[in-house]
Formats: sequence, structure tokens, C-alpha cells
Amino acid sequence: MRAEATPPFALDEDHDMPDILLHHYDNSPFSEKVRVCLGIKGLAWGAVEQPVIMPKPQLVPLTGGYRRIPVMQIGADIYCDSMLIVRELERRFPDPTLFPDGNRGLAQALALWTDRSLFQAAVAVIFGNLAEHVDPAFIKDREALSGQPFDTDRMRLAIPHMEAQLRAHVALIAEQLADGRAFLGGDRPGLADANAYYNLWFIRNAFPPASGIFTDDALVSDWVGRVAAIGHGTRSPVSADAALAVARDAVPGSSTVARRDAALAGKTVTVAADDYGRDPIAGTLVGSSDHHVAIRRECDDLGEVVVHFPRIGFVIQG
Ligand SMILES: N[C@@H](CCC(=O)N[C@@H](CS)C(=O)NCC(=O)O)C(=O)O
Repeated sequence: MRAEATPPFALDEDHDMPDILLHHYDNSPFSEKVRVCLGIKGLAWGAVEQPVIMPKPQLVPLTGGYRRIPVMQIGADIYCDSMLIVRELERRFPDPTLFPDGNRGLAQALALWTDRSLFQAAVAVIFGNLAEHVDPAFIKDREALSGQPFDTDRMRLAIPHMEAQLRAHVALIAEQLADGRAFLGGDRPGLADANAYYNLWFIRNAFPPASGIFTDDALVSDWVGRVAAIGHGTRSPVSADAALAVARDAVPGSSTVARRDAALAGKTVTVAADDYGRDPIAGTLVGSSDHHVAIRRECDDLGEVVVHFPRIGFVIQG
């Protein structure tokens, strides 16, 4: 396991700029998933701080309108959504693997549990409790993001139910650890751990009094400690301006379009999330597979960038 290391000096960005840039903010739970995966792989990466609410003038030019966090940038290739980001990390840096027990499909499919129902339970418990302490600007922003009212009364009334939901999800983690294994898949950490862990990390960070829901169980609590100890790899700060300059100076990697998408190859398509933050992003389809789509965009200031999205959770329209 590798501890997080932050260099005690400013990096000379011309020479030591890491290839992997993660556009994130520290309190972002989906970014924590990716940071843990970077830790498992022991990678060096540049942390580009982005705002928690709109506007995001140094993110949106890269993505073409996708505003959610995290976004990974490697040169002029921009990867949206943690599900695709971790997949791309595994593709580019396969060793050590995020799938130490070999369950590649299951570990990735687990995101549909952790990123949706478990995450929603965590959000409801956190914001149900914090309700009236939440910054009105944040509320307004998240209402626009979700298209739903941020109804504090309703959230407060739902707390007992959502705590029971959360407890039931945590009980599944406890059950998986019941044979004394160190990590969810066995003796080595992987994506399954990062997926489940970031939700508990989110609760502990955002509303510590609710942490009892998982710290009361020694198996879960010790596992949380083990995942936290993995760290985040080697993180160094990179300014948003420097990240934009990287995109400007780079050429996107090559992509291929799957045969079944041949009719859309080279055509303008839009890609939009199917859950929240659904603003469509337009570009020319240049890459696709069962797992992803990639669109090329021309941006006045940056030149050509290719923006990659997962298939799962995104709607592609020609
Ligand atoms: N499915 C997306 C979800 C990302 C997501 O919801 N991120 C949150 C922050 S953790 C977000 O973007 N919130 C709105 C914002 O930061 O503008 C993923 O896996 O990356």
C-alpha cells in the first residue's frame, strides 16, 4: 500500500506535470472513488480544483457542457463520469489491477448499486440532517442540476426511513466482510472497495454524527480504515489554466467506432446523462464500444479535444 505524498515544493509544470489530471474538489464523493483507485494503482496525478457549483468556466470548455465532477484529462482526451474514468485508468495502467479477484464485470456493475441507491441513501441522511444549514446558493445550484426542489421538510421527515436504508446497505458490506477478509473481494483492494467506501467517506466528511451507522460494526469500521490507509497515490496541485494549456498543446489519441455505430461515425451527435445534469454535449462521433462513446469537439481557444463518456447512464442521439 502506498501512502499519499504531497511534494513540499511547487512543481515546475513544464517538466513535472503529471499525465493524469483530475478535475475535482476535495469534498466530492465520486472524486473520492477515483482518488482511491489512483491510490490502489500508486499513480501520480495532478489535482485541478474546480468549483462546487456553477459556473465552471475552466471545466466546461474542456467538456463541452458536462459540469459534473470528477472529470479526468489526459492531454486533449477528456473522460467524464467516474465509471469510465476508473475503466480508463485500468486500461492505461493495468498493474496493479482494480480487479484483484478477477470479478471485472461484477466490480464495475457494482457502481449501479453504490452510485445510485447507496449514494441516494447517503445524500438523504446527510442533507436531511443538514437541511437548514446548507448554503442557499448550493441549494439553488443542485435544484437546477436535478430538476427537483430541495425540499428540506420532506428530507427531514424521510430521515428515519433513509437511515434504515443506509443501515441495510451497510449490512451488505458487513456480510461481505464476515469471513474476515481484508477487502470486499479478498486480500487485496480493488474497485469494489473504492465504490462502496466513498459513500461512507462522504457521510463521515459531510455529517460525522451519522457515521455510527457504519462505525458501530467493527468489521466495517476496520475495513473503512484499511481503505482510507491506501491513500490517493501521489497528488500534486495543477492550476486550471495549466490544465487548459495541456489540452491546447496536445492532440487527442486515436479512437475507433464500433461497427454497430457505423451510421453515426463522423456525424454530429449529442450525449447526455440520463439521471441529473442532463445538459446535452454535442460533437462528432469518433469512438465507440459497448462501454463508451467518444465525441470530437473544436473549441476556439483549445483546438480539438475528444470527450469520452460511458454508455451506461448516458443517452446518445444522432
Ligand atoms: N455518475 C457521475 C456522478 C457524478 C456526480 O454526481 N458528481 C457530483 C459531485 S460528487 C456533482 O457533479 N455534483 C454537481 C457539481 O459538482 O457540479 C459519476 O460517476 O461521475
